[in-house]
Amino acid sequence: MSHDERTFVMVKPDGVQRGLIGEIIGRLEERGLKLAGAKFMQIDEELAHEHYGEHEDKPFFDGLVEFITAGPVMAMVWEGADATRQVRQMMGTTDPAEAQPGTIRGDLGLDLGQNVIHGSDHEDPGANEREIDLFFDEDELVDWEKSDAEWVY
Ligand code: RTP
Ligand code: MG
Repeated sequence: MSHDERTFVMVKPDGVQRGLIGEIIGRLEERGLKLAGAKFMQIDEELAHEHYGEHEDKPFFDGLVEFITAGPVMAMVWEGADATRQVRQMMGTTDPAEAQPGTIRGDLGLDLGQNVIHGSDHEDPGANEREIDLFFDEDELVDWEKSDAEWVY
């Protein structure tokens, strides 16, 4: 089994507006991933450009920036074995119309623009660390272990 890693996940503005934060966090918890950080925040133009910089030359870039800055997002860091790939699998493909039932986008997404969740690209080495650094300071992340100690149960 591969070692634990951290990945960046975000409930996009459409997911926040539609009240899907809890549903999405619930799915990640149930899968056994561990939350390492969370921040309910508004993305500004500059951060949007940095975060989606890889798409700067694409025709949909301006619309993407407008959408991701249109309302608050729930930015998070999740941890687990192979977490980046795991989350991408749970998300489903970019276009919800193509995404498998059972995936977050397949079950909850509306269309290519309104696809409720972002996760770091597992095929882009270092994307997870880069995005975590972009959204979080080191002291906003929590190192903790799951416990079945007496104070829990
Ligand atoms: P994300 O980065 O948001 O997690 O999505 P992704 O990896 O599945 O897809 P990506 O290729 O990185 O595209 C980023 C977002 O841009 C929008 N998009 N529109 N009109 C289009 O052809 C088009 N292609 C992509 C999507 O909202 C996608 O999530
Ligand atoms: Mg992407």
